[in-house]
Amino acid sequence: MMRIKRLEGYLENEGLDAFIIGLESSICYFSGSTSGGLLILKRGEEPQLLLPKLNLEFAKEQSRGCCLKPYRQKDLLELMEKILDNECKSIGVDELPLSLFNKIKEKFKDKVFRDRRDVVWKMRRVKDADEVKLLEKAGDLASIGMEAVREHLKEGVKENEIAAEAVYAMMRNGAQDRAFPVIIASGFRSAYPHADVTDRRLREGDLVTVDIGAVYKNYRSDITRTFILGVPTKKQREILELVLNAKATALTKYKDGFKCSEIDAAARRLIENGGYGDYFIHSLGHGIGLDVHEPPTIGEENSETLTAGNVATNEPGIYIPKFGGVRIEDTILVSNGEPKKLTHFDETIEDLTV
Ligand SMILES: [Mn+2]
Repeated sequence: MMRIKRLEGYLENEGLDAFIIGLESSICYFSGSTSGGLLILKRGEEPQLLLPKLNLEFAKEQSRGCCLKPYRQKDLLELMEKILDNECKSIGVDELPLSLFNKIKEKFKDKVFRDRRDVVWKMRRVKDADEVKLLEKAGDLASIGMEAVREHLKEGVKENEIAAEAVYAMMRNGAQDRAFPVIIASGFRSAYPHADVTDRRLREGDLVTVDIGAVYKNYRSDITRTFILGVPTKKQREILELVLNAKATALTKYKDGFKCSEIDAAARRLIENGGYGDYFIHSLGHGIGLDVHEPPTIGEENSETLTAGNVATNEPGIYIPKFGGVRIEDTILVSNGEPKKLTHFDETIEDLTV
């Protein structure tokens, strides 16, 4: 398999004898299996997927290009001992539960374990053509979910009823699941960037922030719109306009060669100049793929540059405690030319007023 071959290339270049992958999504990336466990790659050998026995049959169906090694929890270290023989001295690791990592270090005192998450992310952050197709589909499904939301937004409807419509529409149209717990933040609750869903009923004059995503063949999308129920007030209009402008300005920079911190700064500057800098309390965006939050972060502290194949969100927001807030978000593919939106939904104040 291409991906395994490339990982092997990294092992050679970096002087590692083996690599242990413990992050479930990375195991899926390299093996196709979503059953977790550990994927161990030794130079020159077929990768071995150690997985809890209960998932063996499912992994037979899902996985490709690796040898399946079912284990019972109590036998895991023994099984690892057979694989990580004397030739394995320097071992790269991506992510393991701390308790397991401590046991491994205790058991294999003569080996050196190195945190090399960067090796895996260097690969995962550049999506290939197959991944892009799945991400496009996930984006289309989230967009369908948002259409369903708009149809059901009216005074008296509960937040959880809106959430149900979104998930129903996405799954009826082919989504495997929602990409993360739905956020419906209405009225004063729209000031919470990561609100949950309650049984609050929508009221005339509410800002209603809806943040949803779909999963399609394990790939995720992310979209947010803030709607206004009724005629927007001057202040509601002001913050929504600012966020829409910040998003449009930032979008032009989701291109090969642009620095993540500069893209964030472009959006932030606009919101600061509008007088709401203190209320934009998160990064502009995050990478997305098999996980909903992945590298690269589009934020102030990330000096990495974007490259073609990166997929990340563009989601400026303004959150004013007790008043309410707005966030507008799309999932964006960085290509060799213009940035491509993978989620699609209207974004003018008129369109967002229901
Ligand atoms: Mn997001």
